[in-house]
Amino acid sequence: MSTNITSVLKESRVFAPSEAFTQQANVSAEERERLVAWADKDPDGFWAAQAESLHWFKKWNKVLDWSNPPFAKWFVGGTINASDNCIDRHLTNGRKNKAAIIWEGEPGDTRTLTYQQLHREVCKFANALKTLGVAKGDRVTIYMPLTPEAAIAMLACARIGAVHSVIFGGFSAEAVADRNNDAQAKVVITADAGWRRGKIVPLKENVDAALAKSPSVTTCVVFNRCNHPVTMKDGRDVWWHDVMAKASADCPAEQLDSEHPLFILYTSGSTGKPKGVLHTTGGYMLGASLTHKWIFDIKDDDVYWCTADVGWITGHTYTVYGPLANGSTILMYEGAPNHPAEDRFWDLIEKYRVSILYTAPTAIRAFIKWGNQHVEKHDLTSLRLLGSVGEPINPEAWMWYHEVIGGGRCPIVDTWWQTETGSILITPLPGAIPTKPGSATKPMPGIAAEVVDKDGKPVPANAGGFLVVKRPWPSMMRTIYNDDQRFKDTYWSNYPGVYFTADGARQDDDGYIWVMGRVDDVLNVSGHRLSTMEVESALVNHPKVAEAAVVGRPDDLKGEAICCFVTLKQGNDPTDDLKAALKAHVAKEIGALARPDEVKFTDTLPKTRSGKIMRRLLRDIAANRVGTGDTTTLEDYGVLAKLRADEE
Ligand code: 6R9
Repeated sequence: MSTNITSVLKESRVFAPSEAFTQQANVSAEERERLVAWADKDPDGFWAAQAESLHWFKKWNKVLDWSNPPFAKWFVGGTINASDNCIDRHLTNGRKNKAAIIWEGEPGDTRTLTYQQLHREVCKFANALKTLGVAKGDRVTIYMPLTPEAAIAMLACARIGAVHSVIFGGFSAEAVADRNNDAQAKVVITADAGWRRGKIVPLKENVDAALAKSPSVTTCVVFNRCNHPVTMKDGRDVWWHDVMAKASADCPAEQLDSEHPLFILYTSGSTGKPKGVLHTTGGYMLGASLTHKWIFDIKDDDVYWCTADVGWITGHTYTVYGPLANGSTILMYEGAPNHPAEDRFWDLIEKYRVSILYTAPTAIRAFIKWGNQHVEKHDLTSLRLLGSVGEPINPEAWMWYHEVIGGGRCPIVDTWWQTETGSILITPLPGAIPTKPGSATKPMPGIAAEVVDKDGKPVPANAGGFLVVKRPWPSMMRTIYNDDQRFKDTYWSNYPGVYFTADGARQDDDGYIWVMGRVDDVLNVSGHRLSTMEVESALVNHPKVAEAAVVGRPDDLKGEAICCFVTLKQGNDPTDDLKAALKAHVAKEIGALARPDEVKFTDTLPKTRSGKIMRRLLRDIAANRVGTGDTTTLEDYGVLAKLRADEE
């Protein structure tokens, strides 16, 4: 945080939503202006009015208690239940026979659950949990494939006030044990296995190994997904179908305090052990439902598909809680995007007439690499709105998404947020704001996001700085589970009373925010602090490049030399001429300052399991260092070994 960041990305294309979209949008441009002004003038009044859209058993008597920052309390004195808001409301508002979840497994098996059916399953499983000794406030680990049962398990916990901790099914036994122990989980809910790229992922086997080291866990519930042989330990393991067979379908939702914990979700820091991000009920549910309604412009006849697994915050807020609170029909798909072939997503969209698609830049760049022929086989005219989340989207990937997937007619919402923020904070409202490829545009009404310098002062237009949030918001994390001090140190110590996101950003002349990625991912070249993402975007707009990761390598002369790892679109050869051409291309796009010192071709990049490029590991490789940092979130260890071997 020594100096500010120089931004070099010059992107001037602007796309206004079509007249047809604007006319039917949930929020118009004028309405958005009104909401922003209202929220700035009277934040409490604004949030209180929005919170009326939820079902409360008892109204709050104070909107926000900020007397002990950074520990916020929202809707103090109110009582509410997330499961009741996601299900019970829809049994009496005309949606009981509407599809809540349309699910497709990777092998092609399908199921649909109406709101009425979802209610029955959730009530039964909630009763089953009670029978197994789970009480209000107990922690429950969920380690499941992406099946309706994963959502049912989450909602059943919420129904009885148990706190779920979902762990992505790709994580190891070690990761499960660590999280069980940190949360002191009582019960683990898992499956025999799940499907991924035609292969079995042996979840129960991993749980067995984890439970050998998780003394707090007394019971393990196993859902039979794949008929994969498992060992059931007497007195500890029970089958999902057995406990469900005995459970009653009558389970009124617990009336919980607004600040009752809803879930813990572990997120990795670049150093140290994972942080258990804690979210509570009332504020989180408001953030989830309101953003989903406004940003995804949700209508009753939409088929909405968020491709995120429930193991990530995106899966919590935009696969489960937000859409179900709004009574939407969600599509859920268990498997990989390239199984059995690279057109699986487009096949699903055509088959279910998906109208809203929310996915990640990493997936978009993979689709670009695989080629347009997979898309062109399918009718995607049902789509009307597209979303992106997880990383900055490179402008060329945005353009491809817009043209090839959206047929030029669908607005794109590039949504910036974090596990910690609970819901989207910076985003276009699709009928209200013209979009620019690569910009998340503006803060949501009510969100005081700003770009500041190291002293906390606003930076001038186009200068890079640090993204912060100056006012509390309802869906903000409440603490790091069992570690209030780390919560204060990590997020609230850089600027007193202000939330530090650890992302760099700039604002352009129109006030649009351009997120430049994590501040740890900044290059220092001859005294200029450059965003790695901007150099990557310059590379990605070369016609032969599919994806790029840029890191600094210590350099005596320049401070840091620019080292680029590049994957090519299918059908292009990794030649020395192309390396030279790419260096010249970046120099032309950005300036001589950013000319790469080195370009390396690779088939894949090291990524987290949620698809974010792990530049930290590439920095070690570029500098020829043995890495010491945490690699437990790495998707594929083989990638590192291969990159290191290439280096020798
Ligand atoms: C939702 C989610 C959070 C970090 C965040 C930022 C990056 C997410 C982004 C984006 C630029 C976007 N990020 N969305 N950067 N534009 N639209 O991804 O949560 O896994 O906690 O990651 O992801 O760096 O700080 P999480």
